[in-house]
Amino acid sequence: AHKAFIFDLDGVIVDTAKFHFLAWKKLANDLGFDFTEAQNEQLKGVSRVESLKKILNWCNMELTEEEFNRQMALKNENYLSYVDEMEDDEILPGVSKVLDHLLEKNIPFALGSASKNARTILKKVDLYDKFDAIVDGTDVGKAKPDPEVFLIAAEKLNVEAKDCVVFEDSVAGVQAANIGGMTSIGIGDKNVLHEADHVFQDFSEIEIEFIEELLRK
Ligand code: B16
Ligand code: MG
Repeated sequence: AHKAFIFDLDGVIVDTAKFHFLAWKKLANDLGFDFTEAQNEQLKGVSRVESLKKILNWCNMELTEEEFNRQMALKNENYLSYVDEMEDDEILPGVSKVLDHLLEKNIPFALGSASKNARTILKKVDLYDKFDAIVDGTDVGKAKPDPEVFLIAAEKLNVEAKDCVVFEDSVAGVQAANIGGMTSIGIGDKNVLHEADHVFQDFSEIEIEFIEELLRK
């Protein structure tokens, strides 16, 4: 039976993708290029370094290592200025209901995110103390679809991978959960996340009964 839950952050618990979009757009515009929502879509779940590499690739541009690092730092500074304004009303609909249910039933849950800002964001929305374990971009070397982030989370929760349920909004994240031998729940478009074991358009579609069912089987 499933014994623990692992949540991705951006796109599952909060919608920080909109802030990443604004910050990457500013970076691209400052370099003299356009940046679209469709491009931002392709950066979901992708690390900061890999995201900037992709953007430079789209712009057909190269930067020295020093300038690359400077641009990345500027982007993050800009991104954090939006994060700084976040409050607990930014938690996506339906998430708190499920977390509260897990807390009430003493079911352990962890965060498994690619973001190096995950701890800051969880504090802003007042969820930091609720997680039994937090694994983020500062803890892992291998990016999703490598299952490392979720495997470390399972280990920290002291639960076997096969007994974990992972909630993810990115294709790479769903693949990471599957490769890790966990049950994957996709949050988003079922055509895009078709590799997931179950898909919901958004978290508010998830009923407590579904969570209970996962715990039984
Ligand atoms: P940072 P997740 C990911 O978060 C975002 O989806 C992705 O767009 C971002 O580039 C990445 O975190 C790194 O974030 O710049 O804050 O370290 O979906 O894995 O929670
Ligand atoms: Mg995500």
